[in-house]
Amino acid sequence: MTITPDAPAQVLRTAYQKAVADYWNSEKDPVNLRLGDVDGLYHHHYGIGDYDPSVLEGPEETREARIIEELHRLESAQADVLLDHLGPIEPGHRLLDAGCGRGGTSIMANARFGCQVDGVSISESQVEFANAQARKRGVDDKVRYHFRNMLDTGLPTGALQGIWNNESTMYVDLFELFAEYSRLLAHGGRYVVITGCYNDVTGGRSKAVSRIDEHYTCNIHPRSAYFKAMAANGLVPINVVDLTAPTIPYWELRARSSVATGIEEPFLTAYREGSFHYLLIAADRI
Ligand code: GPP
Ligand code: MG
Repeated sequence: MTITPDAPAQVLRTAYQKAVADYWNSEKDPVNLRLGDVDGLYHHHYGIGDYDPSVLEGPEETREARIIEELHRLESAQADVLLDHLGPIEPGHRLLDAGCGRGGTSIMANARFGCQVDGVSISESQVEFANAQARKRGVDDKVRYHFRNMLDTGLPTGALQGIWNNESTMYVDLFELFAEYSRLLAHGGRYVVITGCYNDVTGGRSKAVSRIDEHYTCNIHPRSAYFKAMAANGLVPINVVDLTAPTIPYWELRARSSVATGIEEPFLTAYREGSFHYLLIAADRI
């Protein structure tokens, strides 16, 4: 199915959404592009799992390239864990990558399940970049990216077996977002989110969490907000996985790399002090 491109004014409805789109339209950070160049999977999320400490040693000439490859391996491992939680997906099913960035997770989903994947982003440059990657891989008949707002995708009601957000929910109101997913998912369809959320137990936004918000022009939600907004929209959690401990090595390695952006210390502080969690939530549409 082809979906008609929306005019910018239909997709970017608020000054905030325009500011977010501007940020991502001009983003060309080596931490994302150099990692993506490793194998052509361009991610906009972080990594999980232990890194191989030998990348920090060995011949100096190859050290930087080995660190970049290792960071990329951890980011792809994160996307694999997300896809593991989608449940049994058949080639005839249809998936949505909401806030798809440059499209890496969608390409991985299509390679794993053989099904149609649509990605949506409010960044026209990201959509263009991602579609070029799908063409390059010869999967553009099944993987398509659209300049659309995830709060109002224009996709057909009940048509999706799975939807995910890989680190993109901090840009939107969760009640509005899950209302749209409740409409889009078939009965028994699965929603998976990986996100950073602040800890209701320790209180409001810590200084480190506020620095992350400022860095990305986002608005990190409390952990509780996810469960309230899911419950209000017929999404029933089946799995909650705390990925905080597994993501810390990624940030430690990134902090020691040439592609560090300066946001590494706030992440490490927030995770270590317990004011922030890296969480996966999988929920069924009932
Ligand atoms: C995207 O990753 C990051 C976000 C959308 C922001 C917030 C995420 C949280 C978990 C709070 P990226 O790969 O574009 O970021 P970077 O350029 O820092 O690698
Ligand atoms: Mg990145």
